[in-house]
Amino acid sequence: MKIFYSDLHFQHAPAFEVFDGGVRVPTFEVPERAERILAALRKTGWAEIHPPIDFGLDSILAVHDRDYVEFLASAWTEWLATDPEAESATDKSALLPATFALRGQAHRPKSLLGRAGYYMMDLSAPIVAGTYAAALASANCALSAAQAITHTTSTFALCRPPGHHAGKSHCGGYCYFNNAAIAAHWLSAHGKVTLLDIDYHAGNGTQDIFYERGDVLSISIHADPAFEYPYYAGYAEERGAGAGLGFHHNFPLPAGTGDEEYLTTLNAALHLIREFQPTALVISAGMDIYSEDPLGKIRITREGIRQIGARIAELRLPTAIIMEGGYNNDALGDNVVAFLGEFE
Ligand code: SP5
Ligand code: ZN
Repeated sequence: MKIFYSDLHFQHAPAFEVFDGGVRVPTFEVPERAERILAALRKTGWAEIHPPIDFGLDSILAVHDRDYVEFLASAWTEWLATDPEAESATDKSALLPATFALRGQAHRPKSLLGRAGYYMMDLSAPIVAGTYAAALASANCALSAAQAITHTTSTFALCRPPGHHAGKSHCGGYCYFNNAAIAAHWLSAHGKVTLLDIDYHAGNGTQDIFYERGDVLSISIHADPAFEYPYYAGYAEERGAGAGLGFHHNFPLPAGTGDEEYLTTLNAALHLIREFQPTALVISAGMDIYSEDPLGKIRITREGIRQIGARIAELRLPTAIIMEGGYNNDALGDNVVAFLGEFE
């Protein structure tokens, strides 16, 4: 299997994120995640690791608003240039705002911190020196995987940072560019596409991007946002709008969901995919569904992860598998291999 991976991810390594109650904690989304996955893949004998192709900004601008991309591109340099006294920020190790634009408030401010609060949905996507370079490389891994499945069956993009919480014009939840959505949009030029998101968290960014499109069927299976991040999207009644009405599906699950209930839900999602008859499939593959994940509250075993892979592979569609979350570093590599192995 072709795997797309770039060392540039190491340049994105924020020291912290902010948890509920405003407490800074060491971030869970660390470079070691990709190292562990790569090490496990190298042991398999079937993983061919390739650097990504550079697709340029147009493939990203097809999904994300230009002003948002420009913000990500220049934010770090601007942050270093701000007068610390004027901005009352003494720690410049990462750019994070302390204010957020509510409900699409129309005015887009010129100031850096004003824009940061405008383009960020939370305090878990800090911008550091290498964030933009790493996010670009991550998107290029996804695009390379998309291009590869036009002539092979399944590929894996070892994306870091992940992407599915990034919307048209916002970052959040460790995500900056929506790698899977960028890949799905690229593939949509060749026919109907399905994006199936199995990350533990609802794919709110993907929902935002494809909500009004009928040519990309987007489906997310996740912890119920009634109790879990991202809270504001991922509900079953959200089914798309306009031309996209009926082409978005959310499957919220209760805390404690195990393999059997998960696989029953997956079958419902797979039924929708078969009816839609896409020419290509993109998977947002988050391994935070794993029973021992430090951020997750559902209980999928490694055997469950393997079966999820097996059932998706049974669709026999060209499939670009895009890495999303998964924070149990000791198990992450083996979980990814268990999943991918079913597509080999
Ligand atoms: C890509 C991805 O999986 N992003 C997830 C971002 C989740 N951020 C919110 C984390 C909230 C953690 N709540 C505290 C649980 C500690 N046990
Ligand atoms: Zn997640």
